[in-house]
Amino acid sequence: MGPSRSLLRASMALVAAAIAAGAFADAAGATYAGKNGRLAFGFAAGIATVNANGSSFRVILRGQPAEAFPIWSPLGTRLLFTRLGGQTGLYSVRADGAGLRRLTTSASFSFEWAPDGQAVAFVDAGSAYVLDLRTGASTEIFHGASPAFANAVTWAPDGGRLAVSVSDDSHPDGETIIGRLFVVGRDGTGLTEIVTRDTTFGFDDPRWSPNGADIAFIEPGSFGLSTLIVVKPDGTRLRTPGDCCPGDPHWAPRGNLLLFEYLIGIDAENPDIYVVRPDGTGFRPLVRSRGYNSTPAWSPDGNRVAFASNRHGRHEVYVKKLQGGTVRVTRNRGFEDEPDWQARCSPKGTAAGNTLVGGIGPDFLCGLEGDDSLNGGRGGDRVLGGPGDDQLVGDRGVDVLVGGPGVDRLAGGANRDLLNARDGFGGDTVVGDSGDLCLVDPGDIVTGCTPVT
Ligand SMILES: [Ca+2]
Ligand SMILES: [Ca+2]
Ligand SMILES: [Ca+2]
Ligand SMILES: [Ca+2]
Repeated sequence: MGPSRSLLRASMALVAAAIAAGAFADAAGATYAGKNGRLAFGFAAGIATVNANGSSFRVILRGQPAEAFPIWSPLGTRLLFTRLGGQTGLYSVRADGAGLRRLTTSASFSFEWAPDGQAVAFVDAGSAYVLDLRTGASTEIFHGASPAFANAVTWAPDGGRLAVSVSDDSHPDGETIIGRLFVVGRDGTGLTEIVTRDTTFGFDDPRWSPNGADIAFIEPGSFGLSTLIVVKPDGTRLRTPGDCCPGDPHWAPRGNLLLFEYLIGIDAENPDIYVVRPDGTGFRPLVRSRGYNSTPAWSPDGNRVAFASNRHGRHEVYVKKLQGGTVRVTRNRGFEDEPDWQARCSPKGTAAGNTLVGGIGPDFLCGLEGDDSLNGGRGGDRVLGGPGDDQLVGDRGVDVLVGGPGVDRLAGGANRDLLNARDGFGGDTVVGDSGDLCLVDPGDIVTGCTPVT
């Protein structure tokens, strides 16, 4: 999207700083499947959370200095956000507002948790990085230098690769910006350019689909007209669902729909919220009303959408059922925008040993304490062993398995999976295949994939 619209998304206190930083993109914030938890959102230049029915409103950070773009960790325990106007940088904080942790020392307007929540990708001054939260080490995965600078980054759901959108101003006409989309490994190897097109601002808002098969992004064309594009990670197929002018796309947790802001034509001032299937069919309005309806986010169960609107005078958070009515969640407390929805475990174990089996869709299984047996079943599942000696099975789908403390056994099954046996001790068993990312400690036993320690 063009700068004017993206800047309207930012809390007013952040606008000057955002202009200074040349920000166009915004934080990614994939919504992971699970039970619907709390909403986090920008609140009067700070961050607040609330239940989706409006109860239990809580200010997490008061915006001095200013904070923006909070996104929930995939495990729903922490928020990642950017701070401006003093002690600038990326931070994370626990859901209760405690445990503030500074991750970087400069502002970023594109950042996203790794699918296992144990790393963060971000763009800083035109380069893209992966920060390992366990070691604190940053790896540069795209080096920005004139004429080509990164503006946004997104993780593949398997955690092994990322997509980076890049704006290149080397076009001979001096006005056209060459949009370039790259795929790169999390260690910075295998940088591959998959899309190159002439644009007005360069590509923006790349978002990788939950099954790993597609990447959606926004391509601003001539005269400010923009298009929502869906492309395969190897670049073989381009699709263009929708018409002018979509922005801020988000994949449904099941990957069956894309949600986005939509301005009907270049002269429109107030966006509404639309959905479309990734193949370009089923294009329809979800929220269309007076006022400025923006910054949509999926619920983890995929049945609701949170968004910000000024339809009643000030920017407030609302929730719309995919099939049903709209509920106003906040009431005149301040400028509220950029809601993001927390995923909670479902099914969840107890302190004893449990056997949990997921359904055919994406599940978020948590064993908690005890020696658990967890099987995600079909769909892209997230499976957390927790403390205890656990058996974790991903089955079909792009799965994320995290053993936690104890002597665990992780088996990803078919598709590219993220298998994380890092608990500081050897002795875990990881059964992967060639496309999997296997994160382990020295002394863990690994078959079928290349161990990454
Ligand atoms: Ca499942
Ligand atoms: Ca465990
Ligand atoms: Ca799998
Ligand atoms: Ca281990």
